[in-house]
Amino acid sequence: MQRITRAIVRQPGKNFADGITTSNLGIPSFELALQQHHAYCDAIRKCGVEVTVLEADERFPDGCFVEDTAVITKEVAIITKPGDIARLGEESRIAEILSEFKKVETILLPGNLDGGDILRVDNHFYIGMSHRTNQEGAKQLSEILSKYGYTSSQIPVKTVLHLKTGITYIGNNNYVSIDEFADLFKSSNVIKLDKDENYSANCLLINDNLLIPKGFSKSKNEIVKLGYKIIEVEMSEFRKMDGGLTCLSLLF
Ligand code: CIR
Repeated sequence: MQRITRAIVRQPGKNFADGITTSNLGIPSFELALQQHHAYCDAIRKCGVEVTVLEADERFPDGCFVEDTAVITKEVAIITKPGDIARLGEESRIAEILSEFKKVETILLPGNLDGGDILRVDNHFYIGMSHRTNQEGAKQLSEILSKYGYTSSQIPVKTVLHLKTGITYIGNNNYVSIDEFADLFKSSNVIKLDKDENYSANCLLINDNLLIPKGFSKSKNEIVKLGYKIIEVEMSEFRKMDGGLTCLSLLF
């Protein structure tokens, strides 16, 4: 897998709690979210990555979930059109910053696509067809990716917000998954999570380290058995807003 050298993140704003959520876990604390965001950035730095921290933009309470605004490969940054109207526009600042590093291509309306729906496995991109990503968005992404030699296919998403809310690829043919997606990758090693630990499906592999959310001991034990170097990150406040580890950064 390609070595990650850079991350783009955006701080949560004071109105972070006004973002979209379905979680029923209570109102997040802005101060605690900010602390957790700092710790997240430190964890990424520990993996040898230079982190660019963008200021919060209070027009977008969900703006810290930058993953949804772009899909990045070695050759190109593909700027998305986030699928919830409240988030449309978050991608402009991200396009600006990514254009300093990469050639930029753009998904155009009526295409919608959230980066959280994109699961990359080597040179193949699985596109989650969730409420945020539509056929037109998926088609445009596939066409752009194919110009650069990448393949793609679609996976329906029914029980979670995004594809990567429910499954992540952690390298070496290993996946961490909720029930909904576990049988799709039968020829691979899939850690199938107990329902009460579903949130821990969203893990983040950065170079030689695997970031996992703090507090999910059964998943952690299974992952440790596979020999990963683990960094646990407290995510309680982001979880209240339906966000996970991958959502908070764009890596390249
Ligand atoms: C949203 O509903 O859009 C945000 N509250 C959470 C986005 C999480 N992003 C992700 O899973 N990639």
